Amino acid sequence: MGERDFDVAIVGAGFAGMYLLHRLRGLGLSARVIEAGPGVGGTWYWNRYPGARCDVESLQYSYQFDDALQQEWDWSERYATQAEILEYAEHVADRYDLRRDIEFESRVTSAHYDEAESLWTLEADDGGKTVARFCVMATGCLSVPNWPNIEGLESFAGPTYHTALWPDRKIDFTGKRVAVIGTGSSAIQAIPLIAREAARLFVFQRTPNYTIPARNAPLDPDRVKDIKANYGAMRARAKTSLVGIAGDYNLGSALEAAPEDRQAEYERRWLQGGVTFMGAYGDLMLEKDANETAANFVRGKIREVVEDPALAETLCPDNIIGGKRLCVDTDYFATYNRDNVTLIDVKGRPIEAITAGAVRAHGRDFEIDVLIIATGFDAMTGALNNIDIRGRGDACLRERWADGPSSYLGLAMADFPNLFTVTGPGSPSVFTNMIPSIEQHVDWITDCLGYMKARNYTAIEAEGDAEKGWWDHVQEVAAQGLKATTDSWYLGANVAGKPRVFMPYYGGFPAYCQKCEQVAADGYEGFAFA
Ligand code: N01
Repeated sequence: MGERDFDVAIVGAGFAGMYLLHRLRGLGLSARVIEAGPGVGGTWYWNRYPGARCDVESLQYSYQFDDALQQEWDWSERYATQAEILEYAEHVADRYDLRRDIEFESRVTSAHYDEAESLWTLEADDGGKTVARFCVMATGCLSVPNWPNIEGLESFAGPTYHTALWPDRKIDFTGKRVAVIGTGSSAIQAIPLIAREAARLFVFQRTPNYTIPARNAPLDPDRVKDIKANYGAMRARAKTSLVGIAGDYNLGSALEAAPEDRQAEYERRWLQGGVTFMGAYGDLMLEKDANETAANFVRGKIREVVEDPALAETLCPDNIIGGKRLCVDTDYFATYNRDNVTLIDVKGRPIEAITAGAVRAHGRDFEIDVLIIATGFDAMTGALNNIDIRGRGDACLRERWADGPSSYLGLAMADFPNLFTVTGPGSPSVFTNMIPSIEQHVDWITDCLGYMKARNYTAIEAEGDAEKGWWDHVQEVAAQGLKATTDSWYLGANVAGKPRVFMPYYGGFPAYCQKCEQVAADGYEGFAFA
């Protein structure tokens, strides 16, 4: 080693990798993106299951770094489909001529740092090797599919599809008997559409979920015109919200509201649709009793929609609302009124096995033609741990994180110089609107590289104390709310054997941005340069 190919190696060509490449070019740095898939878009490339949409409104789930881009792009619906988001990603790749610096179908397997040279060497499964001064992991928070550990899964003779690895073609369920395992966001979007096509649909539910109607609709051209005329103002408003989304938030207390006012407020938000339902009161994620008022409201709606009372009870969650990620749906609960749909409650009575032609549960074989696995992701750390990342003194990130991750600002780790993560553990990422969060991280990283370039620094490294201080803060903030009291992928509870550590930063987008800005303004406090 010695010769450097690029200033920066970027792993992943999702929204983070693409924007980073664009920004680095602006800084006059050479960069190479290495992407496992055949196209851009990251999670939106792979998650092609029926009904896949973003649950953040399309006019906000988009880049804002170039006003011309946000003015020229037209979203068609309130919530964009996967296909439309992918089309947008492809448009961005073309518009900024990004593809010429992206190596597709090359999965990075290792990234090793040479301290003497201050260089990273990345190796990929196709034999590709990239040497760069800096390495940025733009590998996504929800990019590694989680497969359930069910006996006989491989023995199923018919087609098996994971929602997060859906084929790039229409799957026709007409006349088919289909099983869906899991009832998270992905399943909740897919189930109503599959039910309309399939002859029989069996849904295997371990934990019922709260979901709010999307009330999706084509965008009103006048509203779009209004927003586009003041796009900057809406983006600025979004930056002041905890979740980075401009919306209707009430900071008052659910417990102090009169019961009839509270009911009216929940009703209003139910009709409005979407995840901002949880913006009804400021204490919903802080006080269990406050949370129960919202949870109870949604359970009431489930009982209204689902005709069979026993079935409605099975669909009613009994945990807190918003502990797991809140889902957004179109006709999810009503789908269970269909004659061709059967819910199988596997809570406490797990699926026994999968055979060549059936899912076995409750001592019975549910015969099927198609198996759909909707069991989510090895979130936040999965993609990083899949790469053999070695820092200074051969420090191994996977071993370092054996008991759970830790980082400084979700951006860097001690002993891993010149390595950055975009929306890594310890960043607010998954609690916020991802694209603006990505832009904030990328801007911070790019500014930092610009700062180093101007001073001829060749290496930057998070200090151990700064990392520890930030990680303690991440845990303290998580412990103050209700989020950490629920088993969820936020704390690794969905993956067998994964350490239970709360991974995202729950202190809100504005506090996080302020901290990042302060760190930079103080000459990158908590980082050491060489
Ligand atoms: O995955 P999940 P997902 N037997 O982990 C069940 C984002 N997203 O792909 O809760 C039976 O939420 C598991 O049960 P339990 C969003 O951030 C966004 O749906 O562990 N069931 C659960 O029901 C979301 O949160 C959008 O008891 C088993 C399900 O599988 C994240 O991605 C759309 C099982 C997994 O749910 C992940 O969503 C889609 C087993 N052995 C996704 N193992 C939008 O923007 C697991 N389960 C709208």
